[in-house]
Amino acid sequence: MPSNPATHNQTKHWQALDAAHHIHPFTETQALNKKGVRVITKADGIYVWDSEGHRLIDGMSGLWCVNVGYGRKEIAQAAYDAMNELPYYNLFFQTTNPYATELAAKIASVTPAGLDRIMFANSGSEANDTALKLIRYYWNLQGKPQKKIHISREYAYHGVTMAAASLSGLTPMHPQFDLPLAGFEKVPTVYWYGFGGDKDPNAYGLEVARKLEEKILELGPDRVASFSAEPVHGAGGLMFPPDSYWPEIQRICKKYDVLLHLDEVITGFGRTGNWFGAQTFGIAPDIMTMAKGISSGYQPISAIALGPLMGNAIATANEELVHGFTWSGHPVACAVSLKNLEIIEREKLVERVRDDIGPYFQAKIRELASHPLVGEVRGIGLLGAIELVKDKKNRLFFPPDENVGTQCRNHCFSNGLVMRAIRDTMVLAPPMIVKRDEVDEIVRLARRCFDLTASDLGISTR
Ligand code: PXG
Repeated sequence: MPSNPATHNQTKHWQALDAAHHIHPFTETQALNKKGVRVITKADGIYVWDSEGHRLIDGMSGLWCVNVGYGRKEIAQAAYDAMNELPYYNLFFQTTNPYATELAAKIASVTPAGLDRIMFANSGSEANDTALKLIRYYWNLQGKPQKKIHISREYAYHGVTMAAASLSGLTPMHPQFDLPLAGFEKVPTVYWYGFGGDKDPNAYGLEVARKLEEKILELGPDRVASFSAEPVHGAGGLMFPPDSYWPEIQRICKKYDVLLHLDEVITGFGRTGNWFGAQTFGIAPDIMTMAKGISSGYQPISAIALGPLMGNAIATANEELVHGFTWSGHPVACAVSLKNLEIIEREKLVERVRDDIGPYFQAKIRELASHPLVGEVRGIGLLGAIELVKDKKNRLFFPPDENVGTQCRNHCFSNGLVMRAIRDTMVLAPPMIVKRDEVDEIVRLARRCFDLTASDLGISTR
């Protein structure tokens, strides 16, 4: 029973409204309505509270986005100030606003060399949709209009608009909407623990990268516009490439004149211990998309950064670029993002992830490898994945319909820890301000929930 009946009544009220009027993303509506939705009412630091007064550690930074943590008063102040000064004006018809221009320059200063021209959108999906349009436009400008096929990877998550969902390689995202659209092709992804078998990881990395070459040759290089990928898979299961993978991918893209589009929506703004995954993995993309960490989730905003090839072609085309959103470069979202990036720099949060809390977090989550349910622990910076398996010695996975990951995730929620289950991989991406004792607590709670899950399954933890 909740300690306070008044808050419980309020929860019931919200649950009833929600059930009557709200359709949730990626949710089975009937099942949720029967159970009653959880209402999150406040947040501070790395914690969130629900309407019943339960405190949870947010091990996922919302949806991988609240990099500077919750409750930053100076970001709220920046939003308030911008809203008073200039609540809205657009970037169309030869106008701009100071916040958007400053933010474009700021982003250009932290992206890898050459990615100097920025366009704004409002979500990761819109950024990726925009990226694909700009790629198509680039090839049209080059007089190669037949180069139109977009290749991406199985298990990729690039968002939900028609094009971004088509680019995504998570197949359950497609049938409800008759996707993917024509012109979207997939190659296998790099997931050594799941698919690499006994192979040496680097040999496996090369082998998988070369599937891209095979696909380009099969389709014809003169028809392939781009290859899109996240530096590391996020929502697809947090899979990390062996060292051999990205150099080979880049060699192939260069050889066949295929533009490399890097989706940094999760990996951007410090998560891997550098500003971008591109720097961590030595990737030089032609175009990069980013969202979440730009504003640490305090406002919806995303961006597309163009390298010299695309940037120069588009910036010197003698015609109007027929694309843009009402909210592109919204002054409040840009003011918030500028403050967020100022905090990341002032508090040296990227360096902290690289040199201090990142290595500490990685060492602590690896302690979980000794648990009988844990097959592999992998991660970098403040990204961590712990894969639950049926038989760790023989690398045997649970049947998907046992929903072991979901079971474990439910234990996590009940025990005060928000952890994401992707199939049976338990994922962590805590805010970049997380302290050492908070990491200890996250790992202690995770172990307890693995024990509870093992107990449900009748597996001994002694
Ligand atoms: N690219 C990547 C790599 C993402 O992770 C998007 C694009 C789309 O961004 P928008 O802003 O349109 O949602 C994402 C989003 C999850 C989860 O459960 C992950 C995302 C979104 C929702 C849920 O892991 N990533």
